[in-house]
Amino acid sequence: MSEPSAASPVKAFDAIVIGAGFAGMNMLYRLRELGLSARVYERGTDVGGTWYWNRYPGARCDTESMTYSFSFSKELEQDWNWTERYAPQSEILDYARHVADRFEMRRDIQFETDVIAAHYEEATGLWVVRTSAGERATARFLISAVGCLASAPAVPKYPGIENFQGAWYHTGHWPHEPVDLAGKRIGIIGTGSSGVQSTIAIAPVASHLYVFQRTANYSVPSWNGPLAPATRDEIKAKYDSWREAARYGQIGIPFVSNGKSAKEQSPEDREIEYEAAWAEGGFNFIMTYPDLLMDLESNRTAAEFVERKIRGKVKDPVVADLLVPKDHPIGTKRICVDTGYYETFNRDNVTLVDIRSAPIETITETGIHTHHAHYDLDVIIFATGFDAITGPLMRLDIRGKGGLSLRDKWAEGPRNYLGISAVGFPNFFTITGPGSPSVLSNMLTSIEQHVDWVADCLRFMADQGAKSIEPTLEAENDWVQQVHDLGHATLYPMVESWYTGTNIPGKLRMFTPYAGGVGTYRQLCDDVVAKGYTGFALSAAE
Ligand code: NA7
Repeated sequence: MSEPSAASPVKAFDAIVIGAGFAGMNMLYRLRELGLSARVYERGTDVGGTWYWNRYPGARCDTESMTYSFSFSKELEQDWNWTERYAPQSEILDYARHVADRFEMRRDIQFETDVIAAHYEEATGLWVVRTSAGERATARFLISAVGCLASAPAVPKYPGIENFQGAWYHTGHWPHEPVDLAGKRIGIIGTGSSGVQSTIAIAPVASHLYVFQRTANYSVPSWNGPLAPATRDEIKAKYDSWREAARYGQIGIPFVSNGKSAKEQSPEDREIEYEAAWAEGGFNFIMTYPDLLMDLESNRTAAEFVERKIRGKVKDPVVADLLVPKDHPIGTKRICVDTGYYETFNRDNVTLVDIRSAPIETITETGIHTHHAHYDLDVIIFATGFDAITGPLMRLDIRGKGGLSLRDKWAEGPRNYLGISAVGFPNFFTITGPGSPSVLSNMLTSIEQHVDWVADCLRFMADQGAKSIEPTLEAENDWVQQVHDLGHATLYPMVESWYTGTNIPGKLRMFTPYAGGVGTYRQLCDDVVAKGYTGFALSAAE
């Protein structure tokens, strides 16, 4: 990084946005509507965020494409035609590029530029931002649109990786040039969503694929396929009510639960419900009953159903048994959504390697060495996840009043109000930050809700002649407690996962997303506005 010299001209904007993924793009659109000048800094060479970086074979969204899309422009919504029920990465990236072009966003986005630091200057009430390009820029408003995952991929520190003579990649930092995997001996480490998706896509081209599994995860079918034009048009005709249902749903999709408790239904009735959810496909499975993520006994009924499905799909009973999760309630590690995952293990050229019983010890010149055996490989793929939720923000040197760094403020876990604003950090907003539904929701629904909330807040401030806004300590403390209590009423905190931060060695174990549901959260945020920004302190312009 080059340091800005004292002579570097300082650029001044009304708002600076960090990241040009969907959140950054949406924010830019709203800032322009408000007539504010804005600069978006983006590390990549193009827009798209998660979908720019995660271009591994098989990468696909596990929210349905008609719902995982912007609603801010009716024309965009009607013009764009998704081709599959679940969009592949390439199509989502095309969509992001289309949005950038359509609304001429690129002129306000500076690519290949990392924000290194953002410090609040109390004397001027401005955020001073330093970038990897050696620039300095100021803005009254600083908006983080860094996302929850993609900017912080995690590669385990296996000894010997530097000796490996083949090629290795992380799914979240996949090369932009074509990677030739045909006829290669390939090892994939990790069986979360990225591992599951890449396993399905790579098995047919590899000479042999070894899947190194530490923890079996649950995966439910997506039944992905072409999106029939008639289905697409039907949804487009009722898009307003479709979106509204998503905005007030539990996880930001238009799904209404049956409102019953799994354990209070008869086994026969449950079987009918689970079969119907299975046949429908997708993430909804885990919401078949609203208490599946709240009650172990109820959860067990869903887990047993999926276990039977896994055993029914995998021919070798030993492999099937390894693929059945045994150490966590279903859905407490993010459930995967697949087309053909378990069946992939019936192929002769695919081997499941259990690294729970025989961990990886070293990576050698020729492959992976576990406690039991050596596997000769041409390519190693790390599908090992991310320093999620707080990781992307903690990479940045963000300092508020009195030079307080966000890293220090959040050393014992994230503290903020509504997941969007923190005491000591005036005019700083975190889109889908910790303490909001974020990773427990359809990101597009949550992004739009936060972006609209921030835009309304800036409009309110302008109307009031306010210079800055930040939460009160009391509101922040109450919110942190509420997030904690709601989270601990669920089964999520009991499990080792990126939801709880345990996937990163040394990271504080804590469950930080808001678990009360997207609709309830939206209502709370709207109430804060309706009551004149309760829990916030505004300071007047001089
Ligand atoms: P995930 O869901 O964090 O999955 C990572 C996988 O990698 C998981 O199976 C891990 O096993 C495994 N892992 C991680 N570190 C290691 C080490 N050191 N050794 C062996 N195995 C390891 O990441 P994804 O990229 O699949 O998905 C992230 C999200 O992106 C996804 O949920 C969607 O929201 C989109 P573990 O369970 O920790 O034993």
